[in-house]
Amino acid sequence: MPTVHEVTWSMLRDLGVTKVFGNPGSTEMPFLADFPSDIDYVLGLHESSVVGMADAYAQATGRPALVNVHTAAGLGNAMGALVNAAGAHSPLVVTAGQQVRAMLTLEPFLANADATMLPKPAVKWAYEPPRAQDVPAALARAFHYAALPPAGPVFVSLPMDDWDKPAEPGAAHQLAGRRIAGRPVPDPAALRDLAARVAAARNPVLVAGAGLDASPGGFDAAVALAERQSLPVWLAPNASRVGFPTDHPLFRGSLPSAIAWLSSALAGHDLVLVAGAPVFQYYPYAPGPYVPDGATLMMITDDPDAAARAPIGGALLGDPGLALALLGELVPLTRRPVPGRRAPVEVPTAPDMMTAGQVHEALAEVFPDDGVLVSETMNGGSVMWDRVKFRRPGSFYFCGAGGLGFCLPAAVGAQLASPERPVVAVSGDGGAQYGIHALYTAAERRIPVTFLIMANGEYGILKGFGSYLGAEGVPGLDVGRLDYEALARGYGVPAVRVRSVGDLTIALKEAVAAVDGPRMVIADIQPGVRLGA
Ligand SMILES: Cc1ncc(C[n+]2csc(CCOP(=O)(O)OP(=O)(O)O)c2C)c(N)n1
Ligand SMILES: [Mg+2]
Repeated sequence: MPTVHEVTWSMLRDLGVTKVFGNPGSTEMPFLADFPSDIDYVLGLHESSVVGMADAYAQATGRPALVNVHTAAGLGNAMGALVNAAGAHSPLVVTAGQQVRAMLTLEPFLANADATMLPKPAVKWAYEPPRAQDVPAALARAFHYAALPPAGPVFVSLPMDDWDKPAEPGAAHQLAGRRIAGRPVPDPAALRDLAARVAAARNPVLVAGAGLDASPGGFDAAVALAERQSLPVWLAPNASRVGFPTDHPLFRGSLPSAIAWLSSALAGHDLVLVAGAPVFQYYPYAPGPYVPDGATLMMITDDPDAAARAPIGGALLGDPGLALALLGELVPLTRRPVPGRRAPVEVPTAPDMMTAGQVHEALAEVFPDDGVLVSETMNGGSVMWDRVKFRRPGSFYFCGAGGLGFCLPAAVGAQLASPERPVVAVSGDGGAQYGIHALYTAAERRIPVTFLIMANGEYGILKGFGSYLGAEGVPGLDVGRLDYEALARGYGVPAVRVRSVGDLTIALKEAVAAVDGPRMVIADIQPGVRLGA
């Protein structure tokens, strides 16, 4: 009779698992014992980095990634990163070891006391199998469920004494080869109605969300529809992925994320068509109309909850990429004028320092056609959207729920998923600390990510928020000049610090071209971050 351990690993292999992202503890040992030689254990030195790596890996491969962390404390450390993964609809199967079943009622040391409660609400399903022999079926369900729309993290608690128990007879055979095919297709009648509304609109606009990048073919479907209708295209505010090529003449930039700012950016449009994004991830609170006067809104989403909670407009349930492809076939060819755009780049006011806008301008110059950017900064964002060109799917990732600590690990995960594409991580000096352990994994495995740190010695954007909110005298906003060259060296990553645009461009070119391992470029930028700059 095969054991639970044997059946589980053979089923995981059958489901296409080639990597496990983890940080081990004693409660995980029996699961990790006799680790299969054909599966890669990606060690992260802290659970936030483990989940951050897996998050981008899952998004970039489009398949569930398996995470294994340590009982309650490890899962607790993972929570911030899990909130980001949930926001990005990243299909993660998160597992944690659990104490021996025979002792659970005693709440022993290292028990996960309320294992299925702890990861909520960041997971859409949390489970502890009732019996040892239910472990393989629970994990199979987790893999299918994580990928089903709306995709997202799920959690399975794994008691440590389950692994040497006999498996359910026939389990291996029954679970092998189960595949769930298909994507939700919108109701044809509702789609025809929407096509008629687009055709009748005087000045419609498309808002592209992260869901278009996650949907196979979504990027191309958005381009085809936008070109057919000459639709200007904005990115949804705080989008965790880019669902439209940013070098396209119809691309307008990223929408601001406050209610009033967003509706004024859309002034003049009478129909706002949102695909693959909630309506909307607003912040900060600047009350006003949700859409410009006289305009209507329609969203296309595969997330029933996003459809239900939108404050305005109608919703069409379905895969956003499939829906736009079908819509493109139903609407007439319409020509409209396409206005130009160019964001100004701020110049420094302090000597020997750059602005974040200049850093992004230099990055744009060296950023390869097939590059992938993982960003966790709002500093210089308008220049980034204007100059850095994302030309193909899977080119941009941003923390799905605004939690710092995503950027550095996610860049490592994205590079693991796409070894052939140059990956650059752009982070502030404050934000980089939350995922700094990713440098270890990058150095250890010679993963050639370029880590670009914008060093201003402060939580600059928070000072910007302070001014906006009228919050004077807030402590804890200056972090001082952290020695990133020494930090990088400590983790085994070569680093260079630059103070001028010329040196930055040279350093970035070298770092992006390097294939033998990671590099860090530290750009000294002047303090002072303005919201929306
Ligand atoms: C996990 C987490 N903790 C705290 C915050 C709050 N927060 C938002 S921005 C920020 C500071 C970012 O500073 P830095 O990365 O240096 O960027 P800068 O604005 O200085 O360019 C902080 C602490 C957060 N978003 N996520
Ligand atoms: Mg900073």
